[in-house]
Amino acid sequence: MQAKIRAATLAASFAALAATLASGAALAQVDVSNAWVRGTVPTQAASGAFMVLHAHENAKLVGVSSPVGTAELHEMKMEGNVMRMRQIKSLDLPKMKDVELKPGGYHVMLMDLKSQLKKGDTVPITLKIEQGGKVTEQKVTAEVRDMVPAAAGASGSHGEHKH
Ligand SMILES: [Cu+2]
Repeated sequence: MQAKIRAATLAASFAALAATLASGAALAQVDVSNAWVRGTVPTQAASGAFMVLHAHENAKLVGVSSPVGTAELHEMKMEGNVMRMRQIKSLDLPKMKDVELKPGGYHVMLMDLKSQLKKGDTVPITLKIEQGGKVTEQKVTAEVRDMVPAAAGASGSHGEHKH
């Protein structure tokens, strides 16, 4: 029994040590999950990319890029009765919190699309993450999900908004 407890304690301290070593690495400490892009119709020049970001240490998303077109970080929110979208310079990623990029909220705006984004395609997105005064790039692969007709609701009509 005693030996079992000691082994468990040892395993726990090893895990803590491994975590300490990992946080000292130069890699961006942001977990990305559920990355997806809204599919487009052939004539549509813009779409949005969404994902959940989780930083292990306080960080900031300071830039986005993608080979499929021009990428910008956007925020969408209600101002009175009007849904407005604007470009933002950075997005805070507080330590150990999920920050969700989703339709109707923060999103990666994809513009000047070079080709149609079809369901099942993948879109590479590079995130620039600032952490501890250093900026690192993190690659994400987003899956294209169901196509939305250009005439669909607010989050689907990205192509019409002016900057
Ligand atoms: Cu937008």
